[in-house]
Amino acid sequence: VKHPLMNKWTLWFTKPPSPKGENNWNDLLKEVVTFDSVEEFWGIYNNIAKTSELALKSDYHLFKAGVRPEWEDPQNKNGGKWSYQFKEKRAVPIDELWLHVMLAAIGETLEAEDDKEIMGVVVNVRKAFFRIGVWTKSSGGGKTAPSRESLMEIGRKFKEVLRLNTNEHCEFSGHTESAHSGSTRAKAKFVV
Ligand code: M7G
Repeated sequence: VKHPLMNKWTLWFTKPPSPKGENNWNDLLKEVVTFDSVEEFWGIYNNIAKTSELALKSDYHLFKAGVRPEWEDPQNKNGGKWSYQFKEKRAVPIDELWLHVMLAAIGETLEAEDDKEIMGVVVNVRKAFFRIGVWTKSSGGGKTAPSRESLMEIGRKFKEVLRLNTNEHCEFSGHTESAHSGSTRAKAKFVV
């Protein structure tokens, strides 16, 4: 018996750039597998490398099927992300935190039942930090207050899953700003 998930999800992997060969974003981003049950999730999870074992500049992306984990995807275009950088790389239980974030995503506990803002979750392995993020469809800039309130709620829940203290802050930034600043160091739009 398989326990179906509310949504179908695709796992993606960003390979670290290699000294020889193509190193465009598009050549490095690989679709790994799509699944829609709890059992398939565990089967996959138990057979792939842990985040702590990945080389620098690797990423895992777990996105709703049909959404590419890129700013350019039409469903991400007006969106943004909540993220947190763990700078104490040795001290942080990154495998456990990333697992909890994935479970919260596929278990749909990061947003209210009627909201459909979440596109996916990401972990980046970098020299100075691990970064975990949750991507949303909108960036709260529109006229409608509900989307902004939904975003703040996602931020609060995300912060809980990451078990951050009140003095540790997650930041939200829009993808347009991220794309312009060339990376994820865009100015934060919201903070929780
Ligand atoms: P990052 O992984 O978000 O942050 O972006 P980092 O600077 O902490 O490593 C690293 C680089 O990957 C960016 O400067 C872009 O060149 C590329 N990149 C990352 N993302 C998420 C995208 C994307 O969605 N689209 C494109 N075209 N490039 C991206």
